[in-house]
Amino acid sequence: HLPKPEKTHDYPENWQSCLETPPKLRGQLEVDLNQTAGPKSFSEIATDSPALKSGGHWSPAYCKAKNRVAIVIPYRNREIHLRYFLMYMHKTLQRQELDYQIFVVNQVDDNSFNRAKLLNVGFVEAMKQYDWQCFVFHDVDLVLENDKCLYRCPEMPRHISVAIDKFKYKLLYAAIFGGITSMTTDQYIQLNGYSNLFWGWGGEDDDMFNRIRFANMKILRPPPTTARFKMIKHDHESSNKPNPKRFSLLKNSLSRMSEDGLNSLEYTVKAIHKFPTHTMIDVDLGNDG
Ligand code: NGS
Repeated sequence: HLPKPEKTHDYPENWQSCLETPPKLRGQLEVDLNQTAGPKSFSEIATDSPALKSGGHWSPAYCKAKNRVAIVIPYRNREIHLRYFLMYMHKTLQRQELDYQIFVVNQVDDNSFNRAKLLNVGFVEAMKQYDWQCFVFHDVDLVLENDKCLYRCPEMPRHISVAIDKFKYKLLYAAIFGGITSMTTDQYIQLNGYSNLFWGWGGEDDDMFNRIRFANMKILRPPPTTARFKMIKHDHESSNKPNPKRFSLLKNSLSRMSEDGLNSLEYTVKAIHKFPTHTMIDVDLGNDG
C-alpha cells in the first residue's frame, strides 16, 4: 500500500537505453580510507560531480539508465565515513550508468541503533519520491574497490559485500547477509521488509536471511574477484551494544514475518535535507519497548 511516487523517471521516453555493459568501467580501483587530510568535504564532493541533482540524485545524460536504484544507508553520527563513502561511490555509480540516489537514514532519537528499522524507513521514504526498481542497503563504512561489481538487482535478493579487507577478503559464514544487500522493490514488499524489533547490534541481517528462505527465494552473490570492499576502521559505538534478545528473536523469524516489518512500521520523520550529495532523512524510531 505504498503511496504513488512524486515522479516515475527522469529521462525523455525516446532516449536509447544505456548499454548492458557500461563502457566506462575501470575494474580495480585505488581506494584509500586512511588519508592524512581525511576525506573531501561535502562541497568538494559536490563540485567533483557537477551533474548531481538535489538530494544526491544522478542519471546518465546520454542514455536511458537500465536501473533505477535507491542506495539506503543506515546512519548515526559517522560524518567522516559518509564523506569517504560519497567521495568514492558517486564516481563509481556514475560509471555504472545507474539512475540512482543516495538516502542516508539518520537515527536522531537516543535509543539503541536499529539498523533494520532504518532500512525500512529508507525504503518507504525513497518510494514516496521516485519509482525505484531496485534497493541497495549499504553500511556507510564499506567502499567498493572494483566498479565491475554492478549495483543492480538481479532476479533474486543478493548479498553484495562478499570480500572485505577486514576479513581478509573471505566470506565470514555461508549464511551471512550483512553489510551490503540488494533487493528489487517487489521482493522487498513480498518479504515485508526487515524486522523492526532488532535494537542494538546483530541478528537483523540473519533474520532477513531467514525471511528470504521462508519465501522460497535464493540468495545470489557476485564473484569475490569484483565484489571487493575496503572497510573504514572504527570502534564499536557505545550506543550500539550487542542485542541480548537477538538469539531468541531469531528463533521465531517465520512467525513474525507477516506482522513485523513494513506493515507494522511506525516512525516520525523530523526533517528531510536534500543536500547536493545525498538526501538525509532525520528520523525518530520511537521506543525500543
Ligand atoms: C553475526 C551477527 C550478524 C553480523 C555478523 C557479522 O554473529 O548480525 O555476525 O558481524 N549475528 C548475530 O549476532 C546473531 S561483523 O563481524 O561484520 O561485525 O552481521
